[in-house]
Amino acid sequence: MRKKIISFIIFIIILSSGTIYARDVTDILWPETKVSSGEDKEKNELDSSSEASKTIVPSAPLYIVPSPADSYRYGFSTEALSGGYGKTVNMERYIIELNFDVQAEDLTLLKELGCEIEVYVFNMIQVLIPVDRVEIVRHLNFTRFLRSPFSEIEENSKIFKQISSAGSEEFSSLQLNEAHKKGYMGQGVKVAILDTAFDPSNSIFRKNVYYTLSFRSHDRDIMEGDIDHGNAVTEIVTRIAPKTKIILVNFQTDVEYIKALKELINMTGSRKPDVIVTAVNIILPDDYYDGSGIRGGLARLARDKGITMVSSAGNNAQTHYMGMFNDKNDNSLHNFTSRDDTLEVNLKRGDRIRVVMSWKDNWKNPSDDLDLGIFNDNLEPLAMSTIRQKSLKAPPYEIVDITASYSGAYHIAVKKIKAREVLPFMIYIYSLTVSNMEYFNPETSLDPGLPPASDTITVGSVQSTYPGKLEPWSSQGKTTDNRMKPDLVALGGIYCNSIHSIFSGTSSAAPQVAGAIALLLSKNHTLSPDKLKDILKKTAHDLGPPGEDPVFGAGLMNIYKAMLVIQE
Ligand SMILES: [Ca+2]
Ligand SMILES: [Ca+2]
Ligand SMILES: [Ca+2]
Ligand SMILES: [Ca+2]
Repeated sequence: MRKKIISFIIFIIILSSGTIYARDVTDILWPETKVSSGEDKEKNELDSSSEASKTIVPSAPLYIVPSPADSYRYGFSTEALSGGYGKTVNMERYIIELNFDVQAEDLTLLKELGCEIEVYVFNMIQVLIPVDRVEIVRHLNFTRFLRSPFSEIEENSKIFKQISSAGSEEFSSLQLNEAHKKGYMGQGVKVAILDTAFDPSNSIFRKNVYYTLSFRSHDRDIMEGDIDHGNAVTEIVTRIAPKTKIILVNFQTDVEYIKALKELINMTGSRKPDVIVTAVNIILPDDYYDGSGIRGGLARLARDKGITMVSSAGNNAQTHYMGMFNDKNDNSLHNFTSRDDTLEVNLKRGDRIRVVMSWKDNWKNPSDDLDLGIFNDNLEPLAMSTIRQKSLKAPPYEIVDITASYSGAYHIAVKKIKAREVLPFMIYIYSLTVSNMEYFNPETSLDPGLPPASDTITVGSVQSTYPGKLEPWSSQGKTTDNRMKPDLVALGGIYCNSIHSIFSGTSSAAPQVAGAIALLLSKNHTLSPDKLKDILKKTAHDLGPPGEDPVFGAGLMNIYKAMLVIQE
């Protein structure tokens, strides 16, 4: 009996030591010729013009070990697609990025080639291309590059139904009831919610639904997607602001998201929203997370039109690495420490992760080039992203998706093709389960796009039952250009009746702020987005170091105090 217990204990120790132990690794071998001599460099330049490296996203040709489960191509199979479109030809969905905004003749030419235009906005066209025409489209003179669409990844939602540290049905720490007792319920205010899916007939908020709009090119279905996420966000808005009208808008891909945001902001008359809340952040990096990209520009437009943007900060404080490229042992791979060239992460078999690396560079005309690789615990390559940024004028990022084929350690490595002496770069890991990166930095871990934008209210999360404590995953500021973010924090876990579960993450916090703004606007509808942000920040309960800080922003939102300073 005793022996059994002892061996059981030993077994446990062995098991757990395997997950704690992180190896120092400097002998990793990149599966290409090392770029050290001039000759090798030339070869690499040559590689850069090959077909494989022209795809901006690591679709099959860029994978060392392609596996169907890891295919980056979006969504449905080509067979299903051709069936759906009633054609015998196979079509694949791509995004064409152009040098300039889309012109009518570009669309005409694509149609003549047998392509189906799904949606276009600014300099991006989402298009179905017959598989045998992909290379033709890639080489059209208006095509800057071709890539696969990006979609929201489950990271933003599902995980946080389970791992929240605490749930709460109460908004007492926000002083919501006190605000409601004054009679302000969000009446006369319209809040648009941009998410992946909703059930507009859900009994909890159906009376609030003003109109719905689907930007999903494939099926225009408002209910197709992560419906729990959208429902929970909507429920929270309407619990804070029970009489507000809500506009439900969904999308599937990054281009549809941009299109939806742009159209919402440009709505006129009675359809125009007062507030737009996005608790889904498309992970496509832009302008090195400084808030100046397309989404930052749309936030500015919204502000100018009197629409207040609210965005979740992200859930990446523990899944984000930030560093300056350095190579102490001269093997072209970044040294995470002087003795370690790999960033280890433990995965369980079946886990899906997406690793996104980007560096600080000219987004339209990059001068540096890093590559990204994932290796198994024997340091054999599993997946690589090796875009030649300079020759392709491709944006400075690399993205790899993998599905873990075994439980255990995986190694991420960063290779220098060309890098300045001091080159800041960041790695984000988006996944359902990862919270054990060997090296990580909570600071500057905001999601890309809206969260770092000046003209949005960026919301982080504190623990619902200990509102003085930050949720450990809540993304922190500052922005990469050293501006203070997030703006505020709200509660990180709310029990939602619409999903019969705790809904957690900064996705839960952002709609609390959107609802609060609806209450404030129902007291005084003339308040500008800047004024609303200012009031919420000035009346927030300061947390952490005195004054505004990059962890809690101005502090925990207090709806009642904000209400009191507003004149009717
Ligand atoms: Ca190295
Ligand atoms: Ca390591
Ligand atoms: Ca590269
Ligand atoms: Ca503070």
